[in-house]
Amino acid sequence: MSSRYINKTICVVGLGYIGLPTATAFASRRIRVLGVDVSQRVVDTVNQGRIHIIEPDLDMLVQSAVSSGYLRASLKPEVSDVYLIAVPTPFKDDHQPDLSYIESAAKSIAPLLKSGDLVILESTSPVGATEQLAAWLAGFRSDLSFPHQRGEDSDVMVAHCPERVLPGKVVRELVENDRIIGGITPRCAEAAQALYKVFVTGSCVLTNARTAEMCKLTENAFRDVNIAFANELSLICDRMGISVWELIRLANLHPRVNILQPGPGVGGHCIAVDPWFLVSSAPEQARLIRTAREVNDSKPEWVIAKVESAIGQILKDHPGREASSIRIVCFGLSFKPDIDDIRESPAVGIVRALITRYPEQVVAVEPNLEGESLCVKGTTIPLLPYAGATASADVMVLLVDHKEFRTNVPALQRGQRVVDTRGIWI
Ligand code: SAJ
Repeated sequence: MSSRYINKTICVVGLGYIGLPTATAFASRRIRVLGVDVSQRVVDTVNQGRIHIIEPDLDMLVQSAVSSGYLRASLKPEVSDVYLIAVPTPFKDDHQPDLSYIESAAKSIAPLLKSGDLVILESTSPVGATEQLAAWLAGFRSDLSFPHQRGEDSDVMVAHCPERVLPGKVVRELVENDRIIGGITPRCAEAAQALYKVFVTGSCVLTNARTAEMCKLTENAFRDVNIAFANELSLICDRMGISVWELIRLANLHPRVNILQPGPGVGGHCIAVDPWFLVSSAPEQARLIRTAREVNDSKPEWVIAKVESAIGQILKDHPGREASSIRIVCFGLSFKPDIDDIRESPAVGIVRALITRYPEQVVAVEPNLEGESLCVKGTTIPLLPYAGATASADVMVLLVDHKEFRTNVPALQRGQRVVDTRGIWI
């Protein structure tokens, strides 16, 4: 282990999807970590050695980190040698970044800072946020110097080290992925590099804070633009009577073409958010990135229109049939396959919209959730087990390509209509 951090203490502010695994990774290398969160429930859960988020294998690691005494949680930060900020950076209604959580974190750690400390911003942030963090800290502590003021001679060092882990694979990717380490000065970057080397086996590549901020946004915007390309192709192909799935398979046989897969829209907490930070920083230049966001955000409406058109077709084929007798079964609610995370899921948005339009006619199948119903933002979504759900459907809407749906393709009965947003049933 990098000797520089032996016997040092780390305070991780924010115990969410990134903060908790990161705090645990340090603690599992026998570094004392205090995890801080504004939620008493989160603090209590972690102190009991349990987790409040869904992430494979993390529960065992947290349990062992807490029972060994290297990880504990609190509502308030305590004096430490390193402060690592992993709080949310959402956007506001106008798609402008909301840095208020970072500002609150700065306010909470500022009184504890001392000369020689390192402050790291992990939250995905717009370009300039790390310098803004240093400026906020300096505003609270005029007795200390910061790198934007004193360069390499500053009392406190500040760096940006964005996370790049894939939800569902966090435990492995946190250790194995290469990391971009951006210091406000080279000394800040080197100090942060030595810290991450405690548990990261991938490369820890140094740059400045602004490039590191931009790099993280670029990675997620790159994926968003590529998914938008696939989603746009799906609309074009539908209009032209071509299977987009076959088309992409064929085009990808070209050695320099690698098209991603269309879906019902882009969900999760990163790819649908981060590109807006680029758009808000450079609105006139980021035209493609903005359009990609709009293409992906409008895909759920297209799916809903497809369901409406399927219903219209059934009514046309059966003139005496009441519209209210049509039963719609939606398959999958999570934001991507084989997880139970439904936050920011386009599938949930589609199901809620269908329930509003067709009350009492919509049910969902989500193999990764238990229970007979799910309440989201005031809408109750009835849940059915997969077995038997297809038989009662007039319209089947495939929203997530979970392994259960991939490996057990239902046989279509006469008159049933399928809207397959993932291309696994058609
Ligand atoms: N999706 C498609 N078609 C595809 C791939 C994805 O429609 O071909 C959809 C998914 O269904 C999902 C959304 O995109 O709704 C996002 O899923 P994802 O698997 O692409 O990404 P996330 O949000 O789980 O994680 C991303 C990752 N970024 C990149 O791959 C560039 C991860 O490495 C980041 O750490 C994470 O964002 C983050 O925290 O920023």
